[in-house]
Amino acid sequence: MRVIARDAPIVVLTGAGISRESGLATFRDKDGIWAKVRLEDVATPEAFARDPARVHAFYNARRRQLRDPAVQPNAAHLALARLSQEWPGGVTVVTQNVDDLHDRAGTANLIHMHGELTKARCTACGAVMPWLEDLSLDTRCPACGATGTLRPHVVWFGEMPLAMDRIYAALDACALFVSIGTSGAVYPAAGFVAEVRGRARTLELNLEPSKGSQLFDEAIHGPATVLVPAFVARLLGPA
Ligand code: BV8
Repeated sequence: MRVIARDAPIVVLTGAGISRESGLATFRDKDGIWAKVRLEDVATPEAFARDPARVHAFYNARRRQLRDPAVQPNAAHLALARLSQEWPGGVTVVTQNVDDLHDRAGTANLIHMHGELTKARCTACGAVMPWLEDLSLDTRCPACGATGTLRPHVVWFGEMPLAMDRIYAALDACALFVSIGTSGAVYPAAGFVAEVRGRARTLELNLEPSKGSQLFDEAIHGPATVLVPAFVARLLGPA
């Protein structure tokens, strides 16, 4: 890929594939999360209204996994964090992931468009707070005192993703859009490449071609821990 001007802004979109080599399952791979449970049963507001205990159990298990010492940011997260800190033109990292691996890697300008597993939101008072423990219908909101009103601060299907204005402003201004570790199956994230193509250079780094692969100027396939450090070294020089 032609190197871009050092004052050119970059937007990077990441998905579950960037966390795969840290030991977190993706969604649509054959051993993925949606191969074990239906998204309609655990990742929609209707599912939460119908069976909140089941939805809490689904997210409690994933939140607990983040506390496993074996789950650490990998070389892709760390290289991307370095790029976000050092690239003169500025980097906005938009992640669909609700894990905290980009945060723990020290990524600057990070936007969790689908929310964060390590936060809870009160449906009574709207407070959003860091939350690492299990949630249940017995959990009391520390802000308003209500019981059973806390939900995971994640964006379910049918809900509006977060910070969309900030994301579209970054997309409008970018000269390079890089998509890493996402199948291009979920909108509006899957539509970002169409939003910028023709105006910005577009690059896909993924284990295999995504659904939108043909929309990218360039697509390189392989594991994120190999492709992302190589991509960052091409822009910044060796670490
Ligand atoms: C909304 C959070 C609108 C919770 C998630 C058109 C326009 C707008 C909306 C829609 C539309 N068409 C359909 C919709 C509705 C829906 C949608 O897109 N449905 C799909 C299934 C068709 N979209 C929505 O509902 C969104 N909301 O549009 O609201 C609105 C408008 C007005 C008013 C109100 C609302 C909300 C979507 C967010 C849902 N929440 N997650 C949680 O995590 O539990 S989505 C979920 O999928 C995750 O966030 C995940 O990140 C996301 C995308 O999946 P990927 O990250 O791409 O993961 P996947 O497994 O699919 O792929 C992994 C990739 O990695 C693979 O390609 C694999 O090859 C690669 N890989 C594997 N290993 C590696 C690797 N790559 C590199 N290295 C490796 N080692």
